[in-house]
Amino acid sequence: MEKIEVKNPGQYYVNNWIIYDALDGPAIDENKWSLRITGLVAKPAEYTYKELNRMNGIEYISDFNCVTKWSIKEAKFTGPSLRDLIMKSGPAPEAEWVMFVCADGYDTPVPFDDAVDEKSILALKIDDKPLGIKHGFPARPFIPSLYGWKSAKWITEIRLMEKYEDGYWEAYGYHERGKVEDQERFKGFAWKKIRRHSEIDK
Ligand SMILES: Nc1nc2c(c(=O)[nH]1)N[C@H]1C(S)=C(S)[C@@H](COP(=O)(O)O)O[C@H]1N2
Ligand SMILES: [Mo]
Repeated sequence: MEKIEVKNPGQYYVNNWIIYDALDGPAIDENKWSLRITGLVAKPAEYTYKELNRMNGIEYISDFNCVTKWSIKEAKFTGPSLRDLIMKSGPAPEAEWVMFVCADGYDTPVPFDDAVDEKSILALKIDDKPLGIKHGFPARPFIPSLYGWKSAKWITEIRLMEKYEDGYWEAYGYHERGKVEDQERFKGFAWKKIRRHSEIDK
């Protein structure tokens, strides 16, 4: 199994996932739930849980890093490539940001380039088991290089946008991008300008 190493300065390991719900956990009916790809795309799309499960996916082992400093060592993530899902919808060249929108009303933005990183995944399983309801069943995106608050549980929509917008935690001052290695915990730290969308289409 491939291992993704992310330098995680300032973090400590805990044995069990700590449930972090800013809002009430939603009720999900897996037969009614779907994931939509919307916004600045040529072909908006909608996927059921069954369809996502039938797709060829990726899997790897990575740490999971919460910005409040606890980390889970080496969790296994399985699911469709988020890069493939987004690319299939034909992102517009102006799309610089992606908003993950969830059934509980939570949302969080990530730069387009991180959303289409080759390790960006729509996790349907963690450690070979379907996500538990408290951990975001049916699906949550995960990007190894970013903090855990960007891993939006109960995701229902991936919206491509031109301009940055705050999500739930970002409105309280959490960082626009949240890169673990650079400890992008809060806004106001210098961070390298994100690469332009056009550079990744090669
Ligand atoms: N929909 C939703 N997703 C969310 C959150 C939330 O409050 N609502 N909390 C985030 C935070 S801060 C962390 S650390 C992880 C925690 O994942 P867990 O509850 O599965 O341990 O979920 C993230 N995704
Ligand atoms: Mo977190």
